[in-house]
Amino acid sequence: PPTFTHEFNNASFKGKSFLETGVFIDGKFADGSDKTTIDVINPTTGKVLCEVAEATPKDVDLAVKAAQKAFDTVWGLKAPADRRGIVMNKLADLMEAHLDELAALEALDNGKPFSWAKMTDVNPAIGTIRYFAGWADKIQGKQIPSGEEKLAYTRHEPMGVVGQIIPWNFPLLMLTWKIGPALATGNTIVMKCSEFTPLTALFMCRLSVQAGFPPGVFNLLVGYGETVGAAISSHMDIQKVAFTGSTIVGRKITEAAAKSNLKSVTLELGGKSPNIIFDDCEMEQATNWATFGIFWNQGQVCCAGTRVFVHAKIYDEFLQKFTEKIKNLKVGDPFDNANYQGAQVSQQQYDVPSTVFYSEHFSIDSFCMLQRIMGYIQSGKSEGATCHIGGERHGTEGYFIQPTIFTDCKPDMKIVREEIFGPVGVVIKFDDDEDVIRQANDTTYGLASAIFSQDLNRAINTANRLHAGTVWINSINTADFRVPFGGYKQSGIGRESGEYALNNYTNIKAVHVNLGTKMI
Ligand code: TXE
Repeated sequence: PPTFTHEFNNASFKGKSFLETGVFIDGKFADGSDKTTIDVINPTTGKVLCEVAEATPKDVDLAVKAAQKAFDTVWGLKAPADRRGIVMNKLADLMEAHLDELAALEALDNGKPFSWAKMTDVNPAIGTIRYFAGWADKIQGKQIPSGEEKLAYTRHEPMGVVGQIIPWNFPLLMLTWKIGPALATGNTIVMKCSEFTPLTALFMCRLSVQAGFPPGVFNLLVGYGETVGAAISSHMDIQKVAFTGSTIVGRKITEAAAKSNLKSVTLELGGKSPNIIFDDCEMEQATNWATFGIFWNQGQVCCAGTRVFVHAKIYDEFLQKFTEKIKNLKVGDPFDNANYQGAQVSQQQYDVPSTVFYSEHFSIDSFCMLQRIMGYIQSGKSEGATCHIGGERHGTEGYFIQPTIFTDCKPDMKIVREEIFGPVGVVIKFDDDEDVIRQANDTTYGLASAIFSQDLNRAINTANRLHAGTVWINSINTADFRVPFGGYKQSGIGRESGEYALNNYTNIKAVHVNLGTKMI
């Protein structure tokens, strides 16, 4: 992987700097309207990597104007649908040509291992763009039989300018999950990426120009949630907002949408997913997948299987094998391919508690602290769970945390109930299938779940009864851009990925043509 200076040369950029760091509006980079900047921190060292332009609500207005103009003149219903697919495919080709650079930026900016970034971030991101490029000229309505005197049909029309707000855990992949269906259906975009991880998104802006996207179709702002995110959610000329992030912010966005122009909202929020290991599982595979289920991406995965329920008959054997596996996980430098786990994304996630409105049931009135990863580990210890393995910082520099497992947990402990979003899981013994289904569903979330069993009847019957948008049988965390993904309960609204995601980005117009009915 390349050593990072944000100006290193790359032949394909013909001597220009490798990464431009301005706000990207109407196909051009510029300073933010207040000319302020945001420091981008390398989570491996805690030191500043570079600075990028900070966007403001004024920039949101400029970006919306550019996006509206593009929608009215060169995109949406003004461009042949296959043209959209062609430029999207070109973008995917360029991403493929720059796969290593994208993965290196992701590793530097987010702290995830470079080899994982290639495999589970950049590759599926390219696949996502190609998948949705294929949909661009297949967005079609229906002709609905309504008697011989009427022709009734529907058109699936783009909504216009859409706002998209994405997080830092899969910066590039989340960008593609958002722009793929929005562009394929003909919308134009004002996106805010996370202030913690803007680098791959900025790189994508340049690629979008090279791919031939008309100016204004895709606009990117790096800014804070309270300013730029709030301005997008409450903007009167944005027709839809799509968000991935915390449940608390999901509420704020929904409220802002309701109080402004009632824009449509889709949300992909948190989770506390159960992973049920039945006594007839294939033990080695269950252990390997359970490890991936918790520790992949440093545990910063919304569908992570962090509540591992293990049948009493195999509990001891599973725990012993699981522990061995975890002991062998290497933590450290994202550019050392031996490492399974890199750094947590930020000091904030590592240990800075924030004061927010929060309670387990997300009542707006209950005011308390949102804990961060080291705080949750501390709470597990002080609430009386057994810290079976890990539980400490790894090393002395950067935001590394040992892979951590708690046992002897009680159902009301914070570490059992709340999303930790770090390399921390709980292992809970069960001996009754009915009871484990009850426990698995005993959460305010409903994003995902997993089941390990060789008995398909048992697995499918359990799958039918889990309250979750995704159930994996004999695997976990294998989201797929062709398959819908989203939450039940407080894990979200709507579905991303697959054909279902297209529904989020179209208005359905019903046209009734009178073929002969006379009015008297
Ligand atoms: O999330 P935020 P944070 C969960 C996870 C994590 C917790 C907090 O449990 O520990 O959330 O992380 C933007 N209006 N997830 O504080 O703030 C923000 O700038 C509009 C789960 O980092 O929700 C960023 O772009 N936007 C998750 C995005 O929201 C606002 C991924 C997400 O950040 C805003 C991330 C506002 N008022 C965290 N305030 C998942 N589902 O994958 C912030 N933002």
